[in-house]
Amino acid sequence: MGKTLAYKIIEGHLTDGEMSPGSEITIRVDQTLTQDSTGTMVYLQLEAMEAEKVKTELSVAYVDHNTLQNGFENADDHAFIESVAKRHGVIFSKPGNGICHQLHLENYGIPGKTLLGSDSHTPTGGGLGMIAIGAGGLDVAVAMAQGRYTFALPRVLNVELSGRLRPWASAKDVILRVLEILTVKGGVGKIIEYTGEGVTALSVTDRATITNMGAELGATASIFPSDENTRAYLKSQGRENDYVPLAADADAVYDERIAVNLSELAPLAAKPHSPDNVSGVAEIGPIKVDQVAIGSCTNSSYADLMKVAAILRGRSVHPEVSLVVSPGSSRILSKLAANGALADMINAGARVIENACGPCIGMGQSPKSGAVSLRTFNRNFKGRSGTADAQVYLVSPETAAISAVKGVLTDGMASGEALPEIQAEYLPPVTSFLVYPDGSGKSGTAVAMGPNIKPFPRNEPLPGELTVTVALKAGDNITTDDIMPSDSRLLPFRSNVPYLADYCFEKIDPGFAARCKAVGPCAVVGGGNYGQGSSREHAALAPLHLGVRMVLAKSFARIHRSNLINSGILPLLFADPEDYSRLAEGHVLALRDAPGQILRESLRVENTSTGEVYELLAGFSEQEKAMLLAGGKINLIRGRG
Ligand code: MIC
Ligand code: SF4
Repeated sequence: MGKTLAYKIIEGHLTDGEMSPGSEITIRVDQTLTQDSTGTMVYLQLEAMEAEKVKTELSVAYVDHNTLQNGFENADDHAFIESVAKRHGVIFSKPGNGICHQLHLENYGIPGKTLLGSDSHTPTGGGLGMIAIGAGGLDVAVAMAQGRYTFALPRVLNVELSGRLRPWASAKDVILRVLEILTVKGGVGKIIEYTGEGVTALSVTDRATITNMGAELGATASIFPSDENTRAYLKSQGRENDYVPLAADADAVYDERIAVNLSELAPLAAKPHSPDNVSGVAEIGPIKVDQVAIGSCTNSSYADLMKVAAILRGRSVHPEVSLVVSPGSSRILSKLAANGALADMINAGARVIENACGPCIGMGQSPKSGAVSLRTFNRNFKGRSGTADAQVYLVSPETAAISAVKGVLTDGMASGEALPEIQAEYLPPVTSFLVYPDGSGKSGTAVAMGPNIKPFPRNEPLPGELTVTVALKAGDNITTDDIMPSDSRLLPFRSNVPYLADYCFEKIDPGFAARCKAVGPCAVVGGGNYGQGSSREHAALAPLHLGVRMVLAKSFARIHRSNLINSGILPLLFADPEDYSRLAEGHVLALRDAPGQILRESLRVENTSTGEVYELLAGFSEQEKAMLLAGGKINLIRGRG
């Protein structure tokens, strides 16, 4: 029986467990990446584990999220990360170098390797034929300390691509089409593997746009084969030697299959406020646009920005539109500066800002009240732009650029304008932003701890009886942005959980934090796909600090579920989804013999306010049970509890 590419790579890295979907496996982790907004916690945890030099082949600490330095906090975090990186043999990428996923593709990604990153868009590396997985910070810290990662083996969904994209249709439209078909829940528990003759017409950066937004499907990873296009990309980055050809067997067996014909795609947009709320740009029509933002780890490659420059050349951005461009990396920006494309953008009236996440994570460039903002990013959750009533549409760079000129949402394909083809070119590396560890090891460096860096919260071992008050009842598709909002106001406090915790669920229920503090141990009730989106473990750590000990939901997003367990918070599934409607805020729930019950497949929770008893599914792996009993992963590792 033929094998999928995903399973070939995983099997080659397997250290424990069996290649049977859903079962717990452990793999060797070749590479890790962290970024600063999750990274401070990762390195605090690495320190707490008393780890020495990292056990991976390569680990990189990027700084790309919290680059606005309005006060000392972010700069202190950068210094902290740099010092710990040096101590543990981790490469440090200075702020200004670019966005972690773009930089990792350019500098370090290697086909066939495994990569674990403390950012949900780590699967971008699948564009290079890697098994690249996003995880909570603690899992990445453990991967650095031990060189391993344990997770449930996903099933593999095949997307078979045929045809060839027409001008004005782009990789973004491919993944928007897949999101339209599968929805934001459609990838949970799966790896998305792309095959078919359509693959050969997509460059590595096109593929990376697609694997990047696999995160929005809820998928564990997405992967493309490694072929001549991969070789061409690595060559363009001066790394042809890293090329390895890789593909699924011709008779590979997949668990599910969908097909997309690239030749039929026209420009698409994800409408407010979800990446799967997809329609044709032509169908949405020429709505007036106030802001256009081009960049993010999804669409900030050299080819993307060259297309944008070509569309803008000799024209002006519409007087009522603010166009902002954030290139993906120093290497890209340097090349655009050298070949004149940067001047084309500036002359057209683009605001070119730092190579960083920037507006994608609400770090500046919030649109005006009620604005329509077209963004080439990957998430359009309500309020993420920093403006609560903004209407954010996710589009391709081509659609963004032509719309910025016209002042209205524009389908370039329908406009009939010609669009130049962009050829792959050599991009000279920019190495000045990279700091390599000198090998002096742990004793060599002191850790730089700014005053805003506080210890992360620790849980207690699971008590004999767990009694909790329902502090919040939330709906479906709650994002980690809903649980722990992030913007330029709050991001500087990612190393200060006690401070952040006061803003937990702020957008949904501003009274949440105060209520938790008043009632003591508490619970959150959620609907389906609870915790989708970012990998930020702050969405578990802040609730932990506030006393949340249990989350009851209809289903959980993968990374958030792991983050809850790592923090010793019980994620429980309703056996009967109707029980969701029987629960209300203020109800007091009792889980008797908690340590005994979590060892079972299902457990019974009594609602002492109504007298009802609910069956909840536990389904924890052996390692998860041990973590929950100990009150979290760190307690387990340190042998407490
Ligand atoms: C995001 O896109 O939401 C982030 C910011 O990159 C997060 C990480 C974080 O919250 O720090 C992610 O996607 O994991
Ligand atoms: Fe940065 Fe946005 Fe990518 Fe997250 S999604 S890593 S905030 S660019």
